[in-house]
Amino acid sequence: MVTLLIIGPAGSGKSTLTKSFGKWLEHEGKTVNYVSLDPGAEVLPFTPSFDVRSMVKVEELMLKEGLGPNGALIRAAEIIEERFAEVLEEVSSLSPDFLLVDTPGQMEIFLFRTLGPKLASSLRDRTVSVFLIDPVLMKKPNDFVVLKMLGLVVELRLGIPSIEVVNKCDLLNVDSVRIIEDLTKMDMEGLSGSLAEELRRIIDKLEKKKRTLMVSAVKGTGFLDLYKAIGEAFCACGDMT
Ligand SMILES: Nc1nc2c(ncn2[C@@H]2O[C@H](COP(=O)(O)OP(=O)(O)OP(=O)(O)O)[C@@H](O)[C@H]2O)c(=O)[nH]1
Ligand SMILES: [Mg+2]
Repeated sequence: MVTLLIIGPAGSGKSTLTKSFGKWLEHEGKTVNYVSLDPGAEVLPFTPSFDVRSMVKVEELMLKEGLGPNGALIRAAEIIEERFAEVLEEVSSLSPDFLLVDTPGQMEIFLFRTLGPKLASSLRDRTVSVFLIDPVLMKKPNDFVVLKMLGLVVELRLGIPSIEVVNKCDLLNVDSVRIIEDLTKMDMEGLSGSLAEELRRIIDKLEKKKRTLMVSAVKGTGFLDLYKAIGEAFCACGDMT
């Protein structure tokens, strides 16, 4: 079994990719199960085998405890952490070829508290994170550096292989494509330009062998490349069987 933790900033397309890449895998003859760890989700575009909202819902906490959206989200995260053993039991009971885990809209709930690191270290074997870069947030080269750094933070925090994916590539304009395809040729801009330049050097050094993948969760493009990258994350031959 391969487990994919789908991670990214709010609105980057995590839930849409979970659904559409899952459908693609099913079409390729793989068995797929879906998990949602987002206590704040309103509707999900896929049918989860385990949905953390069966334990706690942000909306209900707001009503019951008189909290605002952020307070309720933090409280929800605490409750999930307290009941982590149950979450792990639910997730571990599944054994499809591919387990696709959609993570909370606010990625800090998953990444910077204990849920993400604990889940990653408990599953570890054949678990990979798929970090989504949202080109809507990318207006200039510096922005791409920031998002790539965030991808490295995901890898550092979770301690599992991470695949970086630019989603929504159906929305890319020529300038964004140029930035993505060759960041090294871009001029870093403004006062923070020299910092961005230094960070770009680090990214470049760390990612020598990595390709930036481009997908569209809505159009269903780039999925074969994503599938191959998942295989490569586990072994040089790319074999996932
Ligand atoms: N054009 C385009 N829109 C996309 C793509 N993927 C997602 N979207 C849109 O982006 C919006 C957010 O998508 P979601 O899948 O809900 O994103 P998310 O990361 O799960 O959002 P949160 O869980 O709320 O953080 C929706 O309107 C999607 O239709 C894509 O590949 N192309
Ligand atoms: Mg979502």
